Amino acid sequence: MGASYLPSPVSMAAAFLFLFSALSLFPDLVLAKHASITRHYKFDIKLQNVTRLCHTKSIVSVNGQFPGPRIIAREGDRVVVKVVNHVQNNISLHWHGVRQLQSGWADGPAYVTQCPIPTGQTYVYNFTITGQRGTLLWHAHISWLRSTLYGPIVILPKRNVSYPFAKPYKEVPIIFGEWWNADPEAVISQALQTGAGPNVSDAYTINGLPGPLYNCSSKDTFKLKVKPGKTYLLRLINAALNDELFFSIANHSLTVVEADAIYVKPFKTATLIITPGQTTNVLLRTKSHFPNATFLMAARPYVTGLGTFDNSTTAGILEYELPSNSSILNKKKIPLFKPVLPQLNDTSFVANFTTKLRSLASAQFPANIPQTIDKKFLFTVGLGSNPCPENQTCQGPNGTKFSASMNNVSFILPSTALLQAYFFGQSNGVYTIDFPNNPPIPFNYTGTPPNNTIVSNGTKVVVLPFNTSVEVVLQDTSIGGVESHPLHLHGFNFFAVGQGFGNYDPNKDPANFNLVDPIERNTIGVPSGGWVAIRFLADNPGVWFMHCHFDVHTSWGLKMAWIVLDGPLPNQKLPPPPSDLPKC
Ligand SMILES: *[C@@H]1O[C@H](CO)[C@@H](O)[C@H](O)[C@H]1NC(C)=O
Ligand SMILES: *[C@@H]1O[C@H](CO)[C@@H](O)[C@H](O)[C@H]1NC(C)=O
Ligand SMILES: *[C@@H]1O[C@H](CO)[C@@H](O)[C@H](O)[C@H]1NC(C)=O
Ligand SMILES: *[C@@H]1O[C@H](CO)[C@@H](O)[C@H](O)[C@H]1NC(C)=O
Ligand SMILES: *[C@@H]1O[C@H](CO)[C@@H](O)[C@H](O)[C@H]1NC(C)=O
Ligand SMILES: *[C@@H]1O[C@H](CO)[C@@H](O)[C@H](O)[C@H]1NC(C)=O
Ligand SMILES: *[C@@H]1O[C@H](CO)[C@@H](O)[C@H](O)[C@H]1NC(C)=O
Ligand SMILES: *[C@@H]1O[C@H](CO)[C@@H](O)[C@H](O)[C@H]1NC(C)=O
Ligand SMILES: *[C@@H]1O[C@H](CO)[C@@H](O)[C@H](O)[C@H]1NC(C)=O
Ligand SMILES: *[C@@H]1O[C@H](CO)[C@@H](O)[C@H](O)[C@H]1NC(C)=O
Ligand SMILES: *[C@@H]1O[C@H](CO)[C@@H](O)[C@H](O)[C@H]1NC(C)=O
Ligand SMILES: *[C@@H]1O[C@H](CO)[C@@H](O)[C@H](O)[C@H]1NC(C)=O
Ligand SMILES: [Cu+2]
Repeated sequence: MGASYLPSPVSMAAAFLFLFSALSLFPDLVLAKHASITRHYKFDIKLQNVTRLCHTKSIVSVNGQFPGPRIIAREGDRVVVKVVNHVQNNISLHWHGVRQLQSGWADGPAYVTQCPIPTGQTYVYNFTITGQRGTLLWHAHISWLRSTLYGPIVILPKRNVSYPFAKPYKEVPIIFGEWWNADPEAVISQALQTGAGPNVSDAYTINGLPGPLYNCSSKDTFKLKVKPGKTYLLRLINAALNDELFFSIANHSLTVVEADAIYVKPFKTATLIITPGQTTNVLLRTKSHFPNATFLMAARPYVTGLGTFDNSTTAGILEYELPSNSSILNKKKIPLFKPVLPQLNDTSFVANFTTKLRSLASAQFPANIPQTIDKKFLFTVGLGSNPCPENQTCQGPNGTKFSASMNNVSFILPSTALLQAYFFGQSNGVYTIDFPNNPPIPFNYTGTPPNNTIVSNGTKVVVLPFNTSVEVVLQDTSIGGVESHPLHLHGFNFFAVGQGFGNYDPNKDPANFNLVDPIERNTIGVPSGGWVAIRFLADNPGVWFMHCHFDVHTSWGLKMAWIVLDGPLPNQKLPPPPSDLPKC
């Protein structure tokens, strides 16, 4: 991938009608600041042969690219992506973190907001980007297909609006992924059969490349070529399937300026933690003079669970341009420095880093934290088990099958989409509205686990009236070992107002909540053996998925959905589905 980019030329389209009607009211304002445009993309889903680690395989790709193409837009723009499915798999794509205000039909999770796009068919995702700027990602949202179907979403500020930091010299997306030599669809399908944990990946990748620390991989290394004395904006994205990652660049510090397309109070760090589904923009200030060295940038996992995991390290190279009068003839002689990453299990680093993340909460970019709460929930998140079917042997814990749940409900995807069933009043036999507000049987969530770890199951949702202000405490459990789970909420950003280790205490913990500048985001790592309290305003009508962003845990049922009802005003209602919405 190149180290710089400009917004690709796209056609000016839909904004015309809006401009025409609004012009008479605010002519200058509209032309100067709100000249939003429509950006058209065509995504052809097709097979592509790709070689990594000396292993060639056919992957499902967008337009033959791996990772997939970047989407670039300005805040306020409309994005229209025409997706054509040329492969045998059912496909759906998700625009991770995009608020999808009143465009829930374009959100993407299969069997939640849409039936998947079948072979040979087309679906047009059509949405605007409102009130967000920074970096997000898009990825497939069906089974494990996002292992190869993913790419960056770059949201530039509106024209004439600058960053709340000095304009960087160049901007570079850095997207982490996970590579299997085997077919990831076969990996998860086999695991769900046997009940065992799935085979772990063979490598992590940076912009699709595993880098020099793997066998047969040094030619597949991402290189970031830089000039001395400049500031680069790195748009970090974790698109790995099952692993939170530490990231660091040798001998350089990074200034964190944005997370999940929300500006944060800048802070310096040598190392970051980033969970799957999270994005983080950082400024990299290069050394003022040619340093006569190259530097590894490396990522490896933060691991908390008990299972097996891919503990390998992916790396790219930060390479300074040689000065023009350089006497260095043999580049290979220049020393290579390596970063020191935290221990794989360094939970205290993660807790320390997390407390530094604060919303910018400025006059221009305020943090609208719900101060009073209409509905409070406590959801346990964790593993569990399913009994082994008769006459089968299972390879999960104690001869059972692995499962996972929220409030002891392992969520089962329906065979039609929840949003359609809701919109057309056909919930019967599709879902029930009895998802528990609290754990059905309280226990010491982070103490000795209960003897019976068998979970219940169902397609249960919570219904929220429009504009409900919601607080959810996500509580990790010790069933199958305490573990950090990256929980992702569709359709909203939330504020992480508090977190801690052990069991949440509703009497003591709220006193320490940060209601001034908590981090606002769409994905958060629930602390291993702890809890996090999040708040959001349910101002977006539709059906919104909430799930662990470890695909293995989502596959095991660590997911649920919210239904947010229409409000009374016309602009508070979910519009009818587009005519090309796929059918089940
Ligand atoms: C991938 O490689 C196989 C075996 O060489 C070949 O048959 C197939 O046409 C290739 N597919 C694509 C999409 O290039
Ligand atoms: C996208 O949605 C807007 C608003 O509903 C509509 O005006 C426009 O025609 C749609 N564009 C496409 C290509 O479907
Ligand atoms: C750069 O480092 C190499 C290896 O240490 C050394 O041989 C070379 O003289 C150095 N060049 C400069 C310009 O410092
Ligand atoms: C990774 O796991 C392998 C196999 O379990 C082990 O041999 C190796 O020491 C581990 N590496 C690290 C860095 O923990
Ligand atoms: C983390 O791993 C190291 C090395 O394996 C081990 O010594 C240490 O006890 C572990 N720490 C925690 C908190 O589990
Ligand atoms: C937290 O991070 C800061 C700066 O990165 C460091 O100085 C401090 O020692 C860390 N604290 C803990 C408890 O790790
Ligand atoms: C399990 O095996 C027994 C003995 O072979 C057989 O009678 C029974 O029908 C089997 N049960 C199922 C559910 O296949
Ligand atoms: C829960 O278990 C932990 C670890 O065993 C223990 O320290 C704690 O006191 C227990 N809490 C309660 C409320 O029993
Ligand atoms: C679990 O089982 C053991 C042994 O049967 C028993 O002593 C213990 O009380 C049980 N624990 C719980 C929480 O039910
Ligand atoms: C759901 O729970 C029932 C009752 O325990 C069980 O028979 C069934 O296999 C479960 N279904 C799934 C998909 O786990
Ligand atoms: C498996 O059994 C052991 C011993 O009975 C128990 O400690 C452990 O919690 C069980 N694991 C699960 C996931 O049920
Ligand atoms: C594709 O989706 C349709 C509609 O949900 C479903 O009936 C079919 O079984 C799916 N096909 C595959 C290969 O998963
Ligand atoms: Cu999880």
